[in-house]
Amino acid sequence: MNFRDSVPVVKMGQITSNMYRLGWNERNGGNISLLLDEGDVAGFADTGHVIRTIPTGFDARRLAGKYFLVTGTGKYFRNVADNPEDTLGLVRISADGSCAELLWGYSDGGKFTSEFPAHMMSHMARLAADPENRVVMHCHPTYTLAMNYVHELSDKAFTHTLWQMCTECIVVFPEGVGVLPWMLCGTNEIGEATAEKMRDFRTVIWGMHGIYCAGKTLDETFGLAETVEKAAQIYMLTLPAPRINTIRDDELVRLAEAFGVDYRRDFLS
Ligand code: 2HA
Ligand code: ZN
Repeated sequence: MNFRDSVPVVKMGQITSNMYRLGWNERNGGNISLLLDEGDVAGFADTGHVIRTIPTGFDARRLAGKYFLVTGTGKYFRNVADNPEDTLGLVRISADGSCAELLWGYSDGGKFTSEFPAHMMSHMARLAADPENRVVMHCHPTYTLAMNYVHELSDKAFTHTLWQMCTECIVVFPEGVGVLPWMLCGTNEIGEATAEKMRDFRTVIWGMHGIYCAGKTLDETFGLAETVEKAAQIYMLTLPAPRINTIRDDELVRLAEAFGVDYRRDFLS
């Protein structure tokens, strides 16, 4: 069997198609990295040797020996399902963390996403918080982005508004969302800032750019982005009208207690 028919590659095709159709990943927007076990990779006809090495551009030593399936730079989410070898790459981080060993994919000579530092640094931060974390996902969801232009960009204020927009929010992301100001993307600096937020949050908003989400599975991580986006959509749809009802803080507390989630108490007003 070839790696293109493996479960992780097929799932990446499904999730990227879904995200494209939701309008979250126009053109080459967005990127995903998925941590794999040796067992997910071994035994395929076409993953046995290093095709070439690609410099990481930062110290990824803490991820040495780990395998990642990563979307490629300049590639379009809408093409992943039809052409996974071209749009995805399977890499293993070298022992000294200075390069990624390509084992499959990037078949046109390409390389991983320009946001590779943000992905790998986020994996390091999330693995420290939750050893089962496997996914980092970046997208440009429409309403979340729209909300960035009309709402205060702070962890507390942004989280509180999202929690008020849908009853499920405080249950799905009780830790809240972290918010970064607009920053230049594709740099180690934005990677470090994202990873710093990822110590506390699975969701990080890149001001006027998009969302980073992390989780155990592609489905769960997608579900997190989807819930944030739904709340932002309700916010934007109701923005022009006077707000005469809301979910009050005492009701948010009742929700969190009923569902037994450990929420950011300091994010209530
Ligand atoms: O890969 O979304 O942030 C394209 C982007 C950069
Ligand atoms: Zn982006």
